[in-house]
Amino acid sequence: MPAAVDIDADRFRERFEAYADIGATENDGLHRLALSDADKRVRDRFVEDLEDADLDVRVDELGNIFGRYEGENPAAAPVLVGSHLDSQPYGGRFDGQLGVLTALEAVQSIAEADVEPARPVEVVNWTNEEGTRFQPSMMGSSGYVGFETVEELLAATDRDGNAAGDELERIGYDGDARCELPEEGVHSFLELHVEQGPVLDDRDLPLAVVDGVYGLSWLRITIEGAADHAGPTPMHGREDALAAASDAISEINRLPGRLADDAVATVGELDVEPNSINVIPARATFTVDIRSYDDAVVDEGVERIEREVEAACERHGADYEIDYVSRHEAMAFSERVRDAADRAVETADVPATHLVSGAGHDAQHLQRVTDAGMLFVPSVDGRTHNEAEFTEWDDCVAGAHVFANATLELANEDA
Ligand code: HGY
Ligand code: MN
Ligand code: MN
Repeated sequence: MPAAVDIDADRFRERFEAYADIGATENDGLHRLALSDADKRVRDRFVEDLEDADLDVRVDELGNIFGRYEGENPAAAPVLVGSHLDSQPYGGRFDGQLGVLTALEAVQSIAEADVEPARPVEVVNWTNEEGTRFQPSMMGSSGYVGFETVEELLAATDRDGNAAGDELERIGYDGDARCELPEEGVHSFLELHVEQGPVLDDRDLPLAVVDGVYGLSWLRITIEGAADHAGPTPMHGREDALAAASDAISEINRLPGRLADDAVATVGELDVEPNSINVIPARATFTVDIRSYDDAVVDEGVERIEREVEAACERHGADYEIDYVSRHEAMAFSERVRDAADRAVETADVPATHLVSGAGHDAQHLQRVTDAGMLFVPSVDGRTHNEAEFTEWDDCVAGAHVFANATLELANEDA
């Protein structure tokens, strides 16, 4: 059966290159933190493109941006498609951005084809998916599905004490629309994303249908010691916060091997105070990101981390405090959307496989309130959250083509 809709590959490519220039780093990456000036610039460009595509644009209280195509039956529950435009500090230009532009290209191509979808389709840019400047991650989709309240999310602050709500206002994206599900609900959600792992590249496959997403726990651990002179203070009796943190961190890095094959743990941030060459550290603050597709493994990992930190502080006469920043449980995507994606892959006659995602995505929040699913395209050498992140453009086009047809199928389902 021929594919019902095709994309405009030139427009798709031009747009991608133009967006990749907004917040670009010298090494072809992106520095476009959520609610920064660069995020504002790319949002402005996105709104322009939604308007050029004759989509109805709305911005909600959390800055989520929607472009709506009405379809035959405007009262029907919409299909949502999209991802995120914010990036890691020195991240890649495909993470999130490819998904938003694929969704825009798909909906614009559907609108231009003579295949009127039965139900509305909305393109979405979700606010602050990365969670690097403001925690929690996936802020926009979390508020939209009601997993966390809009108030608590707007109150999140960055390292400099700026509140997300104030930054939204500063960049002009504190939208009027309520951040909540529509009365008629959401029919389904589909997101295309780069794999951010090596499997597709290793197996030379252009596509994967995603079965689910790992569960994760984010912790921020503050260890309190006592500053003292590095010279005259004998080693015994010191309350060295960094020595205690280092003991705990080396244990945390050994932990996944003892937990489960798919368990991973990362200490991404470390701050030391007063951070002076001849002062025994008074305070050490570090973060832990621990994940597995099995939630019992994540919970067991958190318990073991708590024990490691306690033992290390005992040894070094230090105190500690653990801030439980985020806990997202593992999420399996719905059969319905996975099957629609599989059918679109089959129609396009593209070789593909099924994968589980170690990275978190907005789709996992949408799965709480509707049927959600994802498509992956390869990451060369699995590199990501790194300026070297790369996906062959042919794979982006093949992915967008399949995505557009899966979107159209969902938009015509039980219509
Ligand atoms: O942390 C994640 O998995 C995503 O990149 N926000
Ligand atoms: Mn992402
Ligand atoms: Mn990311």
